[in-house]
Amino acid sequence: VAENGLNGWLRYAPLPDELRQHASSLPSRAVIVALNETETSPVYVAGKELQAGLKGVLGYTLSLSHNLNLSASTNSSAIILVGTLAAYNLSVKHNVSTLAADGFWLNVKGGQVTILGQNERGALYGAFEYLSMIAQGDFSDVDLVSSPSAPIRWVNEWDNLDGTIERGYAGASIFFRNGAVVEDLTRAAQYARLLASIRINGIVLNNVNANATLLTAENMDGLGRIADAMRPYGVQVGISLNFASPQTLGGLATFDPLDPSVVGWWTDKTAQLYQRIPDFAGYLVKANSEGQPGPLTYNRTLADGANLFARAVLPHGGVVMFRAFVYNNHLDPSDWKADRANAAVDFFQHLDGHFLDNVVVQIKYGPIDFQVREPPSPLFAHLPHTNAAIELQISQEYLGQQSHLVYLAPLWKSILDFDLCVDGQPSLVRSILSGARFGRKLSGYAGVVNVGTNPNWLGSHMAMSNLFAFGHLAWDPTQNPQTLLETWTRLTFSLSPTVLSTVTSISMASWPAYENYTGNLGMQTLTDILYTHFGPNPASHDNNGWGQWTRADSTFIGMDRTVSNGTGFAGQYPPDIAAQFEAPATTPDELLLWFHHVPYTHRLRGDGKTVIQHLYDAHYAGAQTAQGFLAAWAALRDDDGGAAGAGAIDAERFDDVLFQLTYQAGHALVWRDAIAGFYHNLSWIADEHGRVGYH
Ligand code: GCW
Repeated sequence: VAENGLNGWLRYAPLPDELRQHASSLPSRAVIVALNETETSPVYVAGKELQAGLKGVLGYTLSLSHNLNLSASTNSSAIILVGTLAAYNLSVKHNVSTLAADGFWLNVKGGQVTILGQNERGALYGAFEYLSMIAQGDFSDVDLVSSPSAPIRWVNEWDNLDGTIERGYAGASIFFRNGAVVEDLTRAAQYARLLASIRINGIVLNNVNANATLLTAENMDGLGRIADAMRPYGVQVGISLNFASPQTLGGLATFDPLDPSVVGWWTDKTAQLYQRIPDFAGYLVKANSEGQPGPLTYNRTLADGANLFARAVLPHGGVVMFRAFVYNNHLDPSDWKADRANAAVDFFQHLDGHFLDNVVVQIKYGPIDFQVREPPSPLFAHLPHTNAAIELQISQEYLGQQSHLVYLAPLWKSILDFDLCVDGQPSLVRSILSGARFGRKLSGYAGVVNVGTNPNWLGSHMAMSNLFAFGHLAWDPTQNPQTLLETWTRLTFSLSPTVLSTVTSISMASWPAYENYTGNLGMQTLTDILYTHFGPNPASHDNNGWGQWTRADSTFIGMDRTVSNGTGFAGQYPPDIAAQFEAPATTPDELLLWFHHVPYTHRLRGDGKTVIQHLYDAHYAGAQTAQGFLAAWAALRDDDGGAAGAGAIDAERFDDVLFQLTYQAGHALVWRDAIAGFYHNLSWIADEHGRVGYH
């Protein structure tokens, strides 16, 4: 049964009988033809996957051939063909010629299924798309041409070489142990399979707080073994670098990015890596951030630092993801104008145009750090001559660490669909990330995932919807979060309508609920930020150098980020947006305290309540909603899934989720009481409904 967790949404569960009937258009004697006979090629893997999927879903045992002519001679009436456009030698028909790299064409006409990729990876994506259809009982004819929104669709793992994972909540690393790459890479290959099915094409294996010893000869060979395990799924590997490696590992006197010995050291290391891994994806760099070394140490610019690596990988076709998460973590809290939120634009704006073409600046979605609600990072508006990627976090660092159900796609959409109005022109964040808005070729998405050895990858079955949604949104950010969730639910749990409506309704309610019982109105999540990043600790936000301040006192709450009287952060947005955030009257309520320092008695635009009463009510409402998750899930116990047979969800996963939702229901009450009580004790303003404080 653990297989159910391991396979995630790729279970290929048998279809209920009444849906199987629709499969009649697909003869049980169909032949699969995969136009590549090299076992490690994605097209070959696609053939195998189609074979396994059709076996699981329909019980068919189909033969797999690698030669179109050969299969025609078997006289089969139906062929499921998968390959690249080039291998099929398609005389350009249709609009298939418009496919971008990694794109695919899926054509289903009766028993004939044709899946052609622009490249091998695209063919595999097309096969997974077809399998997703039939696993949901959809046997309709389709003619689908699909290309990615952006070329960079990567995941980042924060795995340390000792096997621990920074902000990982699902056990030890599947890649590293005791300073080296593990021997058994079965899980790495299984992970690559999941990633390919959501069209992720790259993975950075190790923590951005990187250890230089990853670059020893032995470890580079270990990286090669990981790359070999993931390559059949079209997933290219990359690594995070420690900027000081030439000194700490190489024994040089310096790590100055402009020093010829340093340049030579990186050039050599990079060549060695590419010798072992010819399709190595590239580097991710966290420099001059939270104590990490970087170019600023030598008075060089961040662009000098990024370009050092860009030159090293350029001849090999690699890219450099350079993180914009650079800020001073020793800010002076008594300085009213100090603001960590200003840092990304302050550090990077003037560098626009100074990065080489194979550098991508990787920007966290908000200006602080993966909070439950943030406005989009204004840096997205300031790099018209630089490649940009957004960094999202699937690993729920501040969002309940996978022991709370929080479906994140709606949060991400609030950022991706935000119009930054650069130069007064429509400038959705997602059209900046696709490269369209500023005419950039290289751009995209990075998701911090942090899977571990836990058999369900993330430590929570429900959390896997976030990984699923991330991959699909990176491919096509116009997709609807609820539709993605419904697909995921059918594939992961069951086709039962009751399961579908339950999982959908609790997941869609989960982000608003979490926001309500943690930090609402844009005051950040209010988790403990000094140690665990888990559980309520509003006091930990203020009076320290981290700059995640709320500025709450007995009368006022919120950061004044206005230009007129505050930190000026609002002014980092293009004028239309800046004007909107400058005044409380035009700032959306959910971001009020992000931008404004107001009395607790300030009235909200939306419901006309005071800030403090809204805070009390939201905390009670959010915790109440979380009680409902548990009740709704528990009610599924008796659902037999219609024709799916008794018990729509296996007992193991059902009980796991039940346990987790029970925890969440309890912890939501802890959150409610801690936060409502904290602000009551600060403000001494009574709750109109008499629920909070002493009676
Ligand atoms: O929020 C902080 C996290 C760190 C993380 C850092 C970053 C990997 O608490 O654990 O370090 O962000 O993103 O670099």
